[in-house]
Amino acid sequence: MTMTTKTPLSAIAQAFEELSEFLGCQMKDEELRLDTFSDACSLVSVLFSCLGLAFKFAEMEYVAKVRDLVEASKRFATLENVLDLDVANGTVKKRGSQSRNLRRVRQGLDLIRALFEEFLSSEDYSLRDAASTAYAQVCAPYHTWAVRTAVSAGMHTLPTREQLLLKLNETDHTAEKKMRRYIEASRPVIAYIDKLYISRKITLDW
Ligand code: 1PW
Repeated sequence: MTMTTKTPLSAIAQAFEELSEFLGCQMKDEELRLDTFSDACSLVSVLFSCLGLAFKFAEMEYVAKVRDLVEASKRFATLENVLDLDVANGTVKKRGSQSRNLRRVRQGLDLIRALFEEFLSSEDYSLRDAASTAYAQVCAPYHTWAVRTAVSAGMHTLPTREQLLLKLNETDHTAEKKMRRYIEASRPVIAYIDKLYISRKITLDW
């Protein structure tokens, strides 16, 4: 078999590199488009679907919120437009609002970034340990006790490193470079999203 088919990880790395490149050459006043952004986030959904049955709810949570953003991109051109409307309506933190969905999806992107960092930090590190550490860093502080408990129970059902790589059609070697590309590229994207809130005096403690 030739290696010409694009794996999910290649697609994710490439999509986020395009986003970060766009943000890097921002002398123009052009803002990040919601459709471009949410399409990139849709690619990340594949990773959540590798988590197994116990994480079905985590997958559904992320996928549903990304789908909401994709849907919203028919009405809103940019991420800034989303925030501005919710600020005007006082609905930034309201359940189901697009600004709240964006905040949740941002957490998902950061979770995957932290997971990749942990995953690459040692080859003897199980996916469960890598995921537990990443979750504790990125998401746990913002989740209720009930969600944290469900997640920690689910951790025991995660696939092994080898099973995950197999599902992603990667080897340790091929995955490493792509994970590093995502880690680097996602940082400025995440920082950009945070700035959208901070510049509107919205704290990030939720
Ligand atoms: C291969 C990838 C491995 C990653 C493993 C890490 C486990 C993922 C755990 C994520 C758990 C999400 C649980 C749901 C949290 C909800 O409280 C929250 N939704 C989200 C997406 O943050 C509810 O948001 P809402 O509807 O109140 O705005």
